[in-house]
Amino acid sequence: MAGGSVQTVPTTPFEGQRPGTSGLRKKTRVFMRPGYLENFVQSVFNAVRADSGEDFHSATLVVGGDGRFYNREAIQTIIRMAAANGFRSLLVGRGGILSTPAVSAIIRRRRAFGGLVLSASHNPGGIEEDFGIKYNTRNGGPAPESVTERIYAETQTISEYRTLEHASVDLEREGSTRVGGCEVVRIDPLEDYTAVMEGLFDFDSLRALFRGGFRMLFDAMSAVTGPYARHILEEKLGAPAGTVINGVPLPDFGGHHPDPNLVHASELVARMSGPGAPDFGAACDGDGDRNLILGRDFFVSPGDSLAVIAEHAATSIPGYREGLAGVARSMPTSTAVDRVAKKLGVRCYETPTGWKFFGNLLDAGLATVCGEESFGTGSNHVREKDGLWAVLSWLSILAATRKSVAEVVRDHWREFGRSYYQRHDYEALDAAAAADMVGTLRESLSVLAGTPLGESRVERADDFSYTDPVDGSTTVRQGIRIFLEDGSRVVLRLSGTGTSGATLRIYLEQFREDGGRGDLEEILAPLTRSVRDLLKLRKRFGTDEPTVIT
Ligand code: VG1
Ligand code: CO
Repeated sequence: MAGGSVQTVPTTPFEGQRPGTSGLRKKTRVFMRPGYLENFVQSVFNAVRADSGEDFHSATLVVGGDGRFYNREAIQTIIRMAAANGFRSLLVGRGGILSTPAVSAIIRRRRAFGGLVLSASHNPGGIEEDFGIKYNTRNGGPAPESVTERIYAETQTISEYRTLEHASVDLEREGSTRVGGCEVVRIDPLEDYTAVMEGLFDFDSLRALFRGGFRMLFDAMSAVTGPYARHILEEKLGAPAGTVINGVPLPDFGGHHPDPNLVHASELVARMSGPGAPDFGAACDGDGDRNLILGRDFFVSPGDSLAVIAEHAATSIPGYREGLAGVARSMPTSTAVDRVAKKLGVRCYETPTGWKFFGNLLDAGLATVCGEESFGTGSNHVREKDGLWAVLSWLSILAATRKSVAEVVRDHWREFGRSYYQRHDYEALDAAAAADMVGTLRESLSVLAGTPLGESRVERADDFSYTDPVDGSTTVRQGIRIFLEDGSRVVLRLSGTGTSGATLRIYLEQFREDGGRGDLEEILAPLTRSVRDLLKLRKRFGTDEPTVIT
């Protein structure tokens, strides 16, 4: 099918198209405004055109999303625009489906120039909910800040975008179509990703685990990991049919938040409790990069999960047999993995929140395993966090140690001590009031030292800033840290992924060498109360009860 000729459409900038922690996220209706998506996509192309060498003429772009409302329409728009902008070829997931880690795998394996991922991750989907888009670079990872700032600058001065007239491409069938001068190939969304997993994990021993009667439940939360999990867990590893629940991606995720935590994965949590529950439970988020790990009546805190994976990787997973070069965690993530790094004799890097900050460390071979407290873990196999990778890592650890999930974690606590840890989220706060609160606290940081907090006193407080050890770039104001004399830590920051008002996140951590037997709520209660008072949450927002605790 021949394409129409390239059109240059005049446009004017939209305000607020600055990518946040992970891409641009807005209400779906905002994305549906005429020109809104087009402006952002053209701005991405304008920002990276020079990096492609020759006007995209030899460049391949990977495109796919988590299947949420507006996914298919957005892909058709991107196909026409990418063709009009001169891309040689596009690789589009069949049905418009590609998980975030799969996009990363495809970019790397097929040496693509970059990729566009259509997702607002764990945010709900639907015409009244959220949509999002992010750009990944040649290494398969989220665009670093230098690139996202360039994109943002382009959005502020954009005056035209390029597209062409062309009938919609049939996304449901694999195969190749010409759109203008561009070859649009619809690919199997599972193939590259599955191959990467087969290269890392011992599928034979995992098959043997299931053959031996091991039972698990995987909740795809009606989002993108359904097809991946069915293929890998049920078809490849022989887990019984029904292991994967909510396995069909739906445009509105069945009306739920595809957010794998104790609040939103309540169906899974319920089915994982009681003596007849399966051995292992897991869930992934909308775009497949987050993971929740459960044992029978047992929740694994993401910071502990990262530490346990780092502890066991070399002995339980063939892909890491050579050991870890180093580990990395985002600053608010618990310090559990730091203690594992110390034992392994490798460095632990502390980065700002957001996977884009791990890219350089992974590319430079400084870190092998990375993670965030927000249910994100991953390694150097791709440049995104990877939900199913974490699930397969845990399966491998369970297969190798022959222990239950709870035993693995309790043994970890006995050896390394335990970071009692919680994150409290206050969602949809008045944005100005939240900014004012953080501003006020920031100004008082220097006088906080010595003041009582919880059952201890403030030792020091600062605003985290990070200098990338690879490219030397510095990122400031990445979260307020309050360190206490008894070794506890409180971190505060405002979310960069929300779409309405502001979300305050308070991260609380207290380390104890008590074998992990303490009661989490009890241990964190005094600190929690005094932080709420310090911030005057009730006075400022009318309540000091968080929306979500994870
Ligand atoms: C949140 C998490 C952060 C994560 C980001 C993207 O950001 O805290 O750790 O990298 O979401 O994850 P924020 O700025 O809202 O705290 V995902 O799975 O939503 O792409
Ligand atoms: Co996600």
